[in-house]
This record gives sequence, C-alpha cells and structure tokens, in this order.
Amino acid sequence: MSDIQLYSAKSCPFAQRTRLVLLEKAIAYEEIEIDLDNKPQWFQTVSPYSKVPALKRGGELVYESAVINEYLDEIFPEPSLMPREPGRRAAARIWIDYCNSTLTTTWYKVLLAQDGENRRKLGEQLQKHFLFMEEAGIGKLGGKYWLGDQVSLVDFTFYPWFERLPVMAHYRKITLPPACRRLAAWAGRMSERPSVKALALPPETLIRNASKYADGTQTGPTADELRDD
Ligand SMILES: N[C@@H](CCC(=O)N[C@@H](CS)C(=O)NCC(=O)O)C(=O)O
Repeated sequence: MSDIQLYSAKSCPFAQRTRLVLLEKAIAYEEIEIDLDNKPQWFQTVSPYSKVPALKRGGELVYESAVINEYLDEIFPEPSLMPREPGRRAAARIWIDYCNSTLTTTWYKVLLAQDGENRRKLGEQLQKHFLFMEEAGIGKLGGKYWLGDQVSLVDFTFYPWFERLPVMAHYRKITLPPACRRLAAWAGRMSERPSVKALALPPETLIRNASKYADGTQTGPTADELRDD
C-alpha cells in the first residue's frame, strides 16, 4: 500500500495536473475521489481550502496543484520535470504562475459570464492570452515542449485547459486563434503522451461537466471568487 493519498476529482483540471505528474513519474498512490457537489465534512481537515487536489504523504499535507507538483518533483527527482538552471527554473515558475493567475481565471470568468457584452470582452481577453502564450511563451525557447525538448511541469500545468478547448468552443464559440500554430502543435503532441491519454476525458464529458458554470447555475467558492457580472 502506498504512503501517498491524493484527494482528487476526475472532472477537475487542477487535479489532472497532479495526476499527470504522478503518472509521468510512475509514483504509486491511492486516489480518493471527492464528490465536489457533496463534499464530506472531513475533507476540510485534509484540504484547508476545501478544494482538490490535496495530497497526503506520511504526516505531510500538501495542497494547491502547482505546489504539490513541485513537491513531487523534489521528492521523486527522476524523471526531472523542472530545469536545473536557475534562470530556466524561474522561467518555469513564471509560466506556471501565468497559467494560475491569468489563463485559468479568465477562462472561468468567460464560462461564468452570463451577460453578452461582458462575455464578449472576456472572450477577447482570453484570445489575447492565447496570443501572448504563443509569442512570449511557447515560441521563445524552440522545442517540442514549453521549455524546450524536455517535458516539464509547465506543460502539465497548462495542458488540462487545452484538453477543454471543446468546452470553450461549445459554450462560448471561442477557439484558439489561427495564429497560435505552435500552441496547437504542442497540444497535439501532449495529447499523444501515454499519461495524457490515460487520463483524457471525451469532449462530451468535459462539455457536460462544464454546464453548471456555463449555464449560470454553479454556486460556491469558485463562482463567487470569479464572477464579475
Ligand atoms: N488553486 C487550486 C484550484 C483547485 C480548484 O479550484 N479545484 C476545484 C475543482 S476543479 C475545487 O476543488 N472546487 C471545490 C470548491 O471550490 O468548492 C489548485 O491549483 O489546486
């Protein structure tokens, strides 16, 4: 039996980031599925923000997907998913932060927006973020993956939202701008990785899972934190 427990939800893109890293590193773990619509009371004791993913290893409790992923990379250094050189490590953290602070927040705002004008403005912002990622991000270092030829935590941090592009297309008619050729090629390459294939959910399932955001019926912290119309 493994000494690692992951509190997770199959529908959650943040938990998917961590499940991808666990698979890539072939780390044995026990997965505890949390019903996000009906969270058990004890969940708060393992996840202070009451969110998945949260990870327990022996007596240590770690939460926030980006933090968990760096923790796993330090505890299980092979294969390494962070560059060794400090400048490149900083670049990796900058993009991970960008994904958390900019891409995903705009993403959910677009999905949650019920007012047409607000939705249009937010949709434009989302497309600008994609163009920025194309120009300032994936294109800069030249290679198969975000930071070059080695796959890294940056790739696993962004990918779940690229798997969910059909959700954006379905509910908000927003697609990756045609100029984002490198991003599109990268997403295609990522989708072929065995870890990604093992966890991939079909577009119909992703679309169904997102309906509570898109049709305005989602309540709870995620919606309250992000809704601005
Ligand atoms: N910043 C967190 C976000 C995690 C998150 O928002 N998880 C969602 C599911 S996708 C959740 O647990 N929501 C439950 C809730 O907000 O009540 C991370 O990166 O781990």
